[in-house]
Amino acid sequence: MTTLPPRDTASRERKSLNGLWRFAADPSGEGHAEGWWRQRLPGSHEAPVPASYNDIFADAAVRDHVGDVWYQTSARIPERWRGERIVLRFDSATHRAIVWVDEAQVAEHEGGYTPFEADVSDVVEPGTEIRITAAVDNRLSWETIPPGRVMETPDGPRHSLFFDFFNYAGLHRSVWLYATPRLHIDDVTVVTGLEGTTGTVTYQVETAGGEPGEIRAALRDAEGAEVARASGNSGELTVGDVHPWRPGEGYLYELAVELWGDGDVPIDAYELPVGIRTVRVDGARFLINDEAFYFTGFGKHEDSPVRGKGHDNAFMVHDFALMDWLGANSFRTSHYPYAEEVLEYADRHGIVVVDETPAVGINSGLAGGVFGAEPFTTFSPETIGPATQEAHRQAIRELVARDKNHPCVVLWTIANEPESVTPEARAYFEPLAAEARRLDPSRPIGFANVMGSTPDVDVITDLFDVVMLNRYYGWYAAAGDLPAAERALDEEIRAWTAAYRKPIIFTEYGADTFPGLHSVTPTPWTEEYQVEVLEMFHRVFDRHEAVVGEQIWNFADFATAPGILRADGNKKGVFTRDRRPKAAAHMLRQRWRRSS
Ligand code: GCB
Repeated sequence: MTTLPPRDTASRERKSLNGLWRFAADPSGEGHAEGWWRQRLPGSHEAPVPASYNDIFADAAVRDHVGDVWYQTSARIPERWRGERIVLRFDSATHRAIVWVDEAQVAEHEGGYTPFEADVSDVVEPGTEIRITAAVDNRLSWETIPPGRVMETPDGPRHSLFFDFFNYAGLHRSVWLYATPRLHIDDVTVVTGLEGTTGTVTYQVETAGGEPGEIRAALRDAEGAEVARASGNSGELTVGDVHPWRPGEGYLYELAVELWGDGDVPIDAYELPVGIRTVRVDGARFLINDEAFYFTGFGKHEDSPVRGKGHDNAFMVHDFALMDWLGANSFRTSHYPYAEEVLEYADRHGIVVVDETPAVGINSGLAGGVFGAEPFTTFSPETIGPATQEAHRQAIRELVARDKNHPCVVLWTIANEPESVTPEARAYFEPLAAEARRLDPSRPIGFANVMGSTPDVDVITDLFDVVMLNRYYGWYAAAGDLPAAERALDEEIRAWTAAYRKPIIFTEYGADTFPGLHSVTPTPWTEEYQVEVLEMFHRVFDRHEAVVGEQIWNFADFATAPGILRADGNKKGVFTRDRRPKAAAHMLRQRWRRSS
């Protein structure tokens, strides 16, 4: 499984393939039959990488395309890479890709938000130019995560989707060529501990490509001074007078791993940033470094004008700056793993992350009700069944494999708003929760619970460590009637605290808000109403000790499929899509800056 991000080290070199690639949509699906990877792609389109392709061209056919699109570029393999292991890596391709180097198929990957790579050492000749072609398919099915359907219509294929964001697709993240020695460090896993002023870093190194040599591991502090060292494939490093990673202060050590042979320089070297911290649930408290932590922040999306879900450092840094301006300390990667750059940034800046799989839409009630999909039974052999569950298991594996070493990640969430009230739901989730725990015993797990799945009907919460609630009192229920909304919310929290002694994090609450719309009386869609809904929730949260987090839906307005419930997208942002504050932003700044 693809894990360590490519880095330049003493023994490694990476080369970005970002830029403009040749691009062709394939509406009639002829690219495979005609072998488009064998030649220059038809047409004259070029598409930026990274970016979603949907909003780049002023063309509804590309925006709403269902099926394959093709990307192609050329790159030169440096002569100095001769004899090395040469890898082609895609940080993501949404939702599925097949990749060729010249005539040879080198990779195939399912799942739109995690990386994959191919060892291309045997198909490239150092010093020459290669052609890289990727067929990227945006189709979702009962066997994918997220699930979806393609319906044949007189106008061609159309998606029926069960989630509330635009199905952006393409090469959303960076593409790399990189070289490592043949015998190389293949994976590093760290788990950290804290005992008083002493920190520990337990590490495990995997090697590949030959007889494993000797592993040496050295831990350096932020100034570069070595604080501990060990040898062997696994071991524990002890740090006296430790500087922990903590919310608000992203202090990082660096674990320098070296693979030695007989020579007097290491064969391979890799440096991994390490934040030393602990995470634990204790009764109804969520503890980071054994201190009670209260989450403030948002459910977000990777979403911006023109780029769609393409990673963009300017938007990333700006979003973090806006969260800092508000005093937010955390966010959830709703509803899929975000670009790894986002987690690296959060590591360095002490922002807490709730890390989610792309398992959104496992719920026929919502799909039919909100998104207008044809009715279906959620769990059945014909709909969400064993194949979906297997894809879901794989999505959890790839998420943990990629993100396990990030100190910012304190909680895995394995699904958003799944059906959770039927025996089938329990049968589906029991092995998945067990798998998440097996893969990472060091972090708590949860799932975002959908409105209506109250503790009297829910049948899966006992499998998890935290209660994560998405609740829309004052919007989808009791819209415009805040006293009724407040009573219902209060009652529901009482029910949860009576049923479970677990921390409760509100992972969604909010109201669609049209910027510039105002009213002196409680009127849905106005800026004042968004403020009042959020204030109502906060009043109730402050009455309940088990509530340990408030993450508003959403950080910013975002694109969705068209529909009568959406006005040019989802407008529950506290910021507009171009990141201008609504009135609620100023209110939140008062609340969160006061408490931080
Ligand atoms: C939800 C979903 C989220 C939607 C949101 C809404 O419960 O988790 O994806 O966008 O509600 O605004 O309806």
